[in-house]
Amino acid sequence: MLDVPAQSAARFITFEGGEGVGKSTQVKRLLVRLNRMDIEAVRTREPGGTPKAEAVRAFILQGRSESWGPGAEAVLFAAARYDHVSTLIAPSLASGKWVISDRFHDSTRAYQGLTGGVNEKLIQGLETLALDGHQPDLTFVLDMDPASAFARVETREIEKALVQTGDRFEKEDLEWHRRLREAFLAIAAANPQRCVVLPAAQSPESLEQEVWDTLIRRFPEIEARKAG
Ligand code: T5A
Repeated sequence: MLDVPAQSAARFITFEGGEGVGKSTQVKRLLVRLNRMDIEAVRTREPGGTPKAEAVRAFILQGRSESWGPGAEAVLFAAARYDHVSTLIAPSLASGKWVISDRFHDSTRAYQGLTGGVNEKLIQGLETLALDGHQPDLTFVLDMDPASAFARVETREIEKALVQTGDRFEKEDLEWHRRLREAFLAIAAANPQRCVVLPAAQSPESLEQEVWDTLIRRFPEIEARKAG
């Protein structure tokens, strides 16, 4: 039997990308895979993840802060993130649980910063305050043409009869979402140690396998647990 510590380091993993690229689907699939390996993991999301942050989520996504502009919205996202990090993410990691988050700080950088025009100084300052050193260990940037991703979201909303309720950022036009896609790719290019771009226009099963293979390459101790 291999000498593998019962509690190897807990990892913080984030999924990023535009609307409807399949982040939530992959977060759920990764949780199942980790649990199968007896790795305890917490699934969370942004904006949200804690009661206070979920209240901020509802406020923003209902469009109530739209007239405040992207700078004030960046501050709101950061306020939610501060609570999320300090009351859920940091304590979970400290207790040995992995944390898998559907969006995190790169979304503020992409939506409010690079696409919304909020200056780098404010984005960086908010990031420093809200993260308090809790950078993700690995970020999956799911990438695909936004027109195809929208078609997925529309199918889902038609199925749920929600076609009239597209949230705050789903309402932006296609050109805006193309710039958003470029923004995520630029963030990934600037952070090659942390970010891995995966093509999202493939089946959920094959994308799940790519996520898992990447994870194993980054954190080989997972395979060592299996061998043990
Ligand atoms: N925001 C967020 C900011 O502006 N700044 C910030 O700092 C933060 C944190 C969040 C909004 O807030 C903005 C960004 C967003 O606009 P949200 O509801 O969390 O709102 O929005 P999304 O993250 O875009 O959530 P979606 O559910 O729309 O997209 P996902 O999670 O990427 O996609 P998913 O997994 O729900 O899949 C969408 C549909 O496609 C199908 C699914 O079954 C589903 O029907 N699907 C696939 N179909 C074919 N092939 C695949 N591989 C598929 N994977 C999933």
